[in-house]
Amino acid sequence: MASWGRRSFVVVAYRIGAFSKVNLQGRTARIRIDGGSCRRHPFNPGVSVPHPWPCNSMASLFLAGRFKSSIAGNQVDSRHNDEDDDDNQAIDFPGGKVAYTTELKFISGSSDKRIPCYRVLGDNGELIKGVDFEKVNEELAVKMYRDMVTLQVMDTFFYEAQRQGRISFYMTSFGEEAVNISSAAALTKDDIIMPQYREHGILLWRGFTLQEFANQCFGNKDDVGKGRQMPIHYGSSNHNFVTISSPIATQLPQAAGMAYSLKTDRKDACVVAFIGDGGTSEGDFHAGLNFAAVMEAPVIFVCRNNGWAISTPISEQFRSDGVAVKGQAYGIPSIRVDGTDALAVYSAIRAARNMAVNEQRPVLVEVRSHHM
Ligand SMILES: Cc1ncc(C[n+]2csc(CCOP(=O)(O)OP(=O)(O)O)c2C)c(N)n1
Ligand SMILES: [Mg+2]
Repeated sequence: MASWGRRSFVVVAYRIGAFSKVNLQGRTARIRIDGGSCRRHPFNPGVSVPHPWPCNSMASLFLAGRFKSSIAGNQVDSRHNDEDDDDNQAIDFPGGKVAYTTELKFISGSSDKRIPCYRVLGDNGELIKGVDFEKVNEELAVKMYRDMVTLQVMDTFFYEAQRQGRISFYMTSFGEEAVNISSAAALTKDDIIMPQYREHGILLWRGFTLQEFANQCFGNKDDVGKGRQMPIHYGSSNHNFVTISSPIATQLPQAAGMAYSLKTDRKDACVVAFIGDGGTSEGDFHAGLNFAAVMEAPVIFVCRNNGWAISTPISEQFRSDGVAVKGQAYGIPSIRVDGTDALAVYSAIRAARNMAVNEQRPVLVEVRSHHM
């Protein structure tokens, strides 16, 4: 955990020029003579770096230039289409060529058609005919169902305990069980979770025991955090689940930095950062998305849009077509999904993970959910 934080910090520090005076040449040379078994330097295939720690940490610390992927970057440049131009004229503009037009027209603040919501199951819970989805086998389906039920039962117990004054705080996942469990099922355990506070179902899926949840909520001697955190602020490096942080949205820029470090280390994994609709009203949401987009970081942003930030409805938070369009504005592939449809969430997160890891780019999944 500490090393993730360190590397994310290092990436950010490099971006703001904190290491501009470091002699990269000299450092790279020192890495080479440090001894131990070697592997290729991620930015300079001609240079070997030793195992175990220097290669991972140093890779991020002494990068000599931005790590390129760059499917996403190439797509930006290929958007220009000569046929659409007025008189085939175009202007070189930051980000690629832009056509001229003689029409005095503002682009609309909203599109005519709202972004549709992907679903697999119909209103009666049956598979929709011809639907495009990722099948789950019986064993996986049963585990998904069992964990969703367990999550509900656990939430009921702890919520009651909080109402009775036995613990000081609690957050439930009622109505958002599928967002938790289907996301967990679609990911690998190497994928790093950066939660908001209603994603404890992912920890459950990964094997965090009910006793461990209780230890944290009661802050007893067996709690790994030794009671230093508020209840529900779980974290487990064993389960690649970064400790929940109370100020919402702070996890998003951190997720972009952490994902970038996975990229520089050529890990077969991504970061999955969760946020509520309320969290999107924070500046960190925008910083995180933009940072991830320009750095082409393998991070999936999952936004649980349940329509409310405590008592503030989304109509008082934004006037856009939800959250998915904001991903598009930052150049991030985005989708809207029915969060009460376990198979739809599973398929969307699987597809998002493939894109994030194979194409090394961020993806945004807006999950339409109902918190009860
Ligand atoms: C930076 C910051 N501002 C305000 C709060 C107080 N706060 C806690 S939860 C919450 C609402 C968040 O709503 P949303 O992100 O939609 O999550 P939901 O509870 O709906 O799952 C707020 C404003 C906070 N924790 N951090
Ligand atoms: Mg909300």
